[in-house]
Amino acid sequence: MQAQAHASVHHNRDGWWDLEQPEQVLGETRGWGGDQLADLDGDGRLELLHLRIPMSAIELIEFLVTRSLDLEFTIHRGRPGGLFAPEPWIERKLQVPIDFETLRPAGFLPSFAADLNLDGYRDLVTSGRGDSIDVYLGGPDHRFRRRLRQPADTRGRLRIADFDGDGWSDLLIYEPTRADVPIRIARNRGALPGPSRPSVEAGESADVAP
Ligand SMILES: [Ca+2]
Ligand SMILES: [Ca+2]
Ligand SMILES: [Ca+2]
Repeated sequence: MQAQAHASVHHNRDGWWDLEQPEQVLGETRGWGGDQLADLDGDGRLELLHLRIPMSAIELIEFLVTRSLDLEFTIHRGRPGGLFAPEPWIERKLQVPIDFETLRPAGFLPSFAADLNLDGYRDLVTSGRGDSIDVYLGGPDHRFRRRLRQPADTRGRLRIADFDGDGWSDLLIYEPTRADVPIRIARNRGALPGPSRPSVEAGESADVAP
């Protein structure tokens, strides 16, 4: 398996894109990849989040033994003019456990969708083996290094929003393929380390019926 992954940036030129001539090419690596654009540092400019799953014979053996996929991500900060810093701002690797019965991730997919401690930087939320909420704080101080873990049933899919209107983003976990699994809401009590202090409370009984 020799899959290659990279990100190409093509700017809109008066309504068209020159697909032969990218403005920038980033993250050329072996493996399967995907990219997202998100303002992870709250400066109004989009960052490029490059995700990659390395694929090789050794990786495949490791996957069968550990039942986890390696997921590597790099973040390139946005620059004026709509391009990105060629050197990554942050590089990290995660393990994504896979349920061999369903061949799906054991818990919800990793998400960079919210700033959970309201410090202005998006944070990463992962789901362990479907048995925990793991938060990696973002930003220049934390840089997704430290994991804060709380046990919880995290099998299913994730939505993040402020469900109780207190200003802190909460987690909602649901299982779309099984009607007998209740929706779970983990209310953020604002206890994570950060400017206003914090922790994510998980395992609350479902407030919303499936
Ligand atoms: Ca930004
Ligand atoms: Ca944050
Ligand atoms: Ca809330």
